Amino acid sequence: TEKHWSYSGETSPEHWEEIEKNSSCGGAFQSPINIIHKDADSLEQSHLKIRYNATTFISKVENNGHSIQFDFELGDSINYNNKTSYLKQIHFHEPSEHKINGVVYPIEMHLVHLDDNGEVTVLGVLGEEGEESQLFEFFESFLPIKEGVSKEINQHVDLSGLLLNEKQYYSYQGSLTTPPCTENVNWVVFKEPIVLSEAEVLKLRNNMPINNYRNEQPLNGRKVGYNY
Ligand code: SG4
Ligand code: ZN
Repeated sequence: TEKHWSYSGETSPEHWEEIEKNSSCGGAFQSPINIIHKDADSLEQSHLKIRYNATTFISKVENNGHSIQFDFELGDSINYNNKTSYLKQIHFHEPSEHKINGVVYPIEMHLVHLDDNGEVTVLGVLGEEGEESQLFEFFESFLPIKEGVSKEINQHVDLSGLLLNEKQYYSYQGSLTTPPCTENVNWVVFKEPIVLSEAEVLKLRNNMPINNYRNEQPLNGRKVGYNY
């Protein structure tokens, strides 16, 4: 039987290239990366407009065996470098996949957007421990959820305060951080982490596959930009 990729043992990220035969996991432009500020360039031409609403409709939540994921059907939009993309899903990694100046954060939240041509833009939001987060309280109110199970939510959530337009971010061209590791992702990683409590970090950690992060990938000449 075919081995399915995972985050540990014989099917862990170091083996993805070999076990996922038709994937791009061995490609040269992979994610995640360690973002090193002193090696990044200031981008005057980078524009991100976030149009998240106070009443965003979440259709369901699922545990797909790799992460906990929330799905959006009438997704909020962003405009990134003059292209509009729609929020499709939010999922989580613990600890973070991206590092900033070598620093790993307890959580990374990925907001996956698609434009009309199927191009992917993922907003990466790092999470650090501190005060409680109402948003994480909401997300975690649907946990636990068993592997392979999905639950209807059909409720509204307020994402309007999550990311504000003046936020500082890093951007680069990379890939999905899971097989098939497709190299078609515009990555935007926010510099400032959001804050959630230790209990919220623990609850998320205890309800996802342990350590569901991919190791750091080489830049291979790519440039990382920042918008400030
Ligand atoms: C997580 O496993 C999501 O649950 C996947 O979503 C997602 O794959 C995968 O991460 C890779 O996305 O932002 N980390 S990432 O690069 O979005 C896709 C689904 O399986 C294709 C739907
Ligand atoms: Zn992800």
